[in-house]
Amino acid sequence: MATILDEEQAQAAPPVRMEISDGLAVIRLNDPARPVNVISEGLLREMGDLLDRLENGEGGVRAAVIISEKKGTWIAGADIEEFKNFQGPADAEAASRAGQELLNRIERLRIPVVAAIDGAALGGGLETALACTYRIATDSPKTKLGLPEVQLGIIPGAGGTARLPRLIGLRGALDLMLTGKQLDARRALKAGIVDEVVPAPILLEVAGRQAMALAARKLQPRAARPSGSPDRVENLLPMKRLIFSKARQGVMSKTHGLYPAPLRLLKVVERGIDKSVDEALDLEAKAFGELAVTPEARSLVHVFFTSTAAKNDPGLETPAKANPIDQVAIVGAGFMGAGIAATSAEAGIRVRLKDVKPEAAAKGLRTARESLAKRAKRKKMKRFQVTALTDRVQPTTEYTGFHASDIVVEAVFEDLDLKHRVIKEIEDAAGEGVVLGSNTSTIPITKLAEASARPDHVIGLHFFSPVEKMPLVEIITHAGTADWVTATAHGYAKKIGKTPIVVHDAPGFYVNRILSPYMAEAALLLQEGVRMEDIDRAMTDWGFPVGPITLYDEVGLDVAQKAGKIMAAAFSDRMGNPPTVVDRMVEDGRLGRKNGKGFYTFDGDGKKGGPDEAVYALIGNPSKKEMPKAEIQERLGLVMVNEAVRTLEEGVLRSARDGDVGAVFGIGFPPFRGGPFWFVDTEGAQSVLERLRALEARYGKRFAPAARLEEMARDKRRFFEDGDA
Ligand code: 3H9
Repeated sequence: MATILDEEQAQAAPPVRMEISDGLAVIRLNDPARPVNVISEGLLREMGDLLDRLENGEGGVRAAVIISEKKGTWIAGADIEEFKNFQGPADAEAASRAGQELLNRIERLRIPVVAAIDGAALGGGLETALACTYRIATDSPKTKLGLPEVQLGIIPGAGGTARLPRLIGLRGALDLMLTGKQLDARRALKAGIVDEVVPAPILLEVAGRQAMALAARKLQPRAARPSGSPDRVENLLPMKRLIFSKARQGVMSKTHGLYPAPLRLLKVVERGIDKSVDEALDLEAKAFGELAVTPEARSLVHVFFTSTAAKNDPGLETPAKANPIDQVAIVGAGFMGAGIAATSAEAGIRVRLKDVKPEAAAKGLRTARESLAKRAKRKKMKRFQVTALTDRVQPTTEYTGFHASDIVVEAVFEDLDLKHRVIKEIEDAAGEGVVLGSNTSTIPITKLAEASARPDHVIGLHFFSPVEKMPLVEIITHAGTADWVTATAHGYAKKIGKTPIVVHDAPGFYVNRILSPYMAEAALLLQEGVRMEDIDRAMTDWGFPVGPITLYDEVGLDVAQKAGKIMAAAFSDRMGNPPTVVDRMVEDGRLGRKNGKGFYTFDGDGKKGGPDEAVYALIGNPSKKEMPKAEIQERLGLVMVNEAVRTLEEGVLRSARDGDVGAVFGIGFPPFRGGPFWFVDTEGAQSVLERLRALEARYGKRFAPAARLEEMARDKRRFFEDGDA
């Protein structure tokens, strides 16, 4: 049985240990130096030594099991920290070949090896499992299997591109590798990646038994093909061509060709699938080597480390203890409230969802439950599990049940008087130790706290729409927010699977603050006569998921108008006259997608059509202006980057790290550019400064460079020092 080591023993223990008993070798992974098991240089060495012993037939071993003693992870992949040491493609290629070599040795052992997976088996972790003879995974919620390498700008480099399509077929393998999606054990079983699913407590026992059964040939492993797909139809040339051309089209429409890794992955698999595994591995290693040192990969690795660090750090000078969150109450059962309810329930939290009218509470409940049911279906949950999940959300029109809540989130209309009233009502109904979070996007938290009897409990919890999909939560502290409140809000955001950043109270907080001048600039371009589709295309070509004009329609023109006015008032000295386009649109009753009338046309089902030409008349028919794409990108990109730097210099942001995380996860700032601060480091502060000065000379003060940027350029400094993510 698996033994749990105490801390002292763990520190002294090597990352891999092997115990042999009755012909079964149990290889236990538990790297004492790391929070998760990773395939580091050290682990490769240790595993190599163990393989020497097994290859030499030590102790009459007939079968082996690889199991992890780390809670929550089996193997989290290659050590991403070590990627920072790659000086050039040769280093990265050598790392890939070292990983491949080790896994080849596991695959070629004369004895069967069973991967006993409890926790995450990602990237090189899953590749290790693929090199084993048989795979058993637990049904624990922490168990997830996937090849997320493209999200880091690379491709699987330890045999994944060769082994997975030979095991489960081209379409399944490409889908997993191109999206980086992670499967739970049941879905992995269905996909043919694992052979069995068991409860965690019996994992080792079952794995040992099956390993011995494989050795005795009482159990036949499902063998991958030496070349080609196991699905015969996929091996027919026209079918194969179709699969790859469709996959390529899918990648191009999603990435606009800005991410080299998925396109290279397709080439590697297409060329390698009919060759021997060794030849396919060779193609894989070369591609891995070249991709790992691209600027795109470096930026994506930066995004991984910054977002992980933000998740694990509430940004407090002195650490404070977070209260556990078992129950949350939400006031306001609109679209946002319902989304917060669903996301919380999915994380195992009980939810009270309150609205004034029974119909409103019922509608919110329906929205939350539908969202939960949809996700449960995707996870292939059993009926009773779905019921248990949806039953976690309870509607109410009274403040009943609030006293038992650990945190209350108000998500009522953006009206200060209403919010003040609601805060007082919550405080009357809830317990003394409750955290009072507000999902406001425009009202200063300091102002909200003025109505509170316990202002130190008040904090901003700014979710993004749709809550279920958007990964960021912006946590906003005012000067009097207690540290334990910040820690608790941060813990809550993390518990519901979000990436939080903690910022100080200021107009627009961080995310809307940097979005606002960008949106205003897009509206100014429109007034100058640049076509809306040209503006949108320029920015999606730069890497944003949608262009700013489309974004206006999505957020709602009335919402954008309100936010724009707040920002224009707060920064009137340098923002200049706000663009009038948005006012004209709202006056004309155009609110965007929500009422089917915006910059673009919408059909009866809400499907977006082309640009609505009538908009040009509405804004005074400016004469059509052809503007080079690069110029549009420069104006919009730099105005946002510059504003981000200002928020850091003003102390709204605690760190450049949070600024990058907020922009990437809240707005969709192109991840391959790493975020605004990483962008400045990549382009060079001096270059960004000069370009802003040129824009300022042409268009005025709104492009005046942030003082911090001037300092960085003068002192030749970077936001992230070499070696930082
Ligand atoms: C790869 O495998 C390439 C191969 O194909 C080829 C090789 C030749 N490396 O997220 P958490 C750290 S590419 C280094 O808070 P959780 C993380 O930074 C890899 N460090 O825990 C954090 O550090 P800190 C493909 C790693 O329980 C700490 O561990 N694999 C790695 O919420 C805890 O992390 C991936 O992309 C790593 N691979 O989630 C998987 N993984 O405490 C990346 C984690 O200093 N990892 N750390 O802030 C994850 O998705 C999650 O960390 C995981 C655990 C689900 C495993």
